[in-house]
Amino acid sequence: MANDAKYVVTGGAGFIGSTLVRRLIERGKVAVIDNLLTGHEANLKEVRGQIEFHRVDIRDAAALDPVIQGADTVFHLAAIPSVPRSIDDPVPSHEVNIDGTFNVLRAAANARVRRVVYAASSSAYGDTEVLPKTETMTPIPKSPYAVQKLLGEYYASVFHSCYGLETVALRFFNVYGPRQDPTSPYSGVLSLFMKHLIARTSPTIFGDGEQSRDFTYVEDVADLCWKASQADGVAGKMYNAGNGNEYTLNQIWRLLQQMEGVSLPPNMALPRAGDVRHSKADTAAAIRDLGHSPRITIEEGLRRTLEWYRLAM
Ligand code: UD2
Repeated sequence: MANDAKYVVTGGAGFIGSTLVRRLIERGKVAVIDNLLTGHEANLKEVRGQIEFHRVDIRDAAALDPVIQGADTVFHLAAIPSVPRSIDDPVPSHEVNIDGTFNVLRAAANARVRRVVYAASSSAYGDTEVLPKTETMTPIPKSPYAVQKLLGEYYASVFHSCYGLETVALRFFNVYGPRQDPTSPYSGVLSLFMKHLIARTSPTIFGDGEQSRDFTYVEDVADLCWKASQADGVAGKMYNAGNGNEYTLNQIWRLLQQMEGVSLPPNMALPRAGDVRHSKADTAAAIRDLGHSPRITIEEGLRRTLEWYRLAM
């Protein structure tokens, strides 16, 4: 039921943020902060009249204060994503992902916001010897992006211990679903696969395609963000936001071809620098402490996503 609480979503015009915004408008007032660098106002099209939209860059600390003032919860999703982008062009991602995160946390602490939920990344784990990846493992970041996202976690935890701001960090594991932008070479692999499948063209697979990911449907992630904002006894902590599954790129591309009844052999290319080999989340802590309950199977998630791209493209 809607109440008077104000929720701020940084990166709210992005793929994951815009899904979360749709959940939050049922619960209270929603203000979106986005600089529209990788997000799009079109992602908020049918909910635009129900939210406040602020075209603000999180590098601009002073501009954050008036928006964050009076917020109950800040969902901090604004970031420059992508491992290869952070390698090719490290300065903007460093500034947004580290300095920007600091600015958001500081504004939230100053405004006495009740809680900040921070979008961290599974890339922080790097190549662990053991799967699934558990929150207690030592992080071994392999790229600037992984370092940046990990640093945000540390800052979130320190803002809790030093300033009393409640924070919860969620390590997102390869999120996919409707509204993921497939137009950049840095786009998430499943959005690129969808684009190629619909165009009946071959995607590029970097490496041998046997690298695996815990692909997690965006609605399940949005659900967990909400749960993380409400759970008791979790302030200052970090949790995996994954599905607990593991699929190779070859498996997913085979599945998609079967779904469409086509045969499109991928173009194989050299592995990407900074790429993690295998990824699979241990979901036990998030289930125990946050009530995490991912519901969408990979088949169902791919079907829904494909349906969306078919209509959108
Ligand atoms: C990382 C994080 C993820 C999230 C994301 C944000 C890991 C394991 N995951 O995702 O949690 O934070 O960053 O950007 O670190 N690939 C192809 N062909 C393409 C594009 C990608 O083969 O056209 C491969 C790529 O080399 C990688 C896999 O697909 O092995 C996934 O790449 P991605 O860019 O979708 O996401 P990833 O795993 O870097």
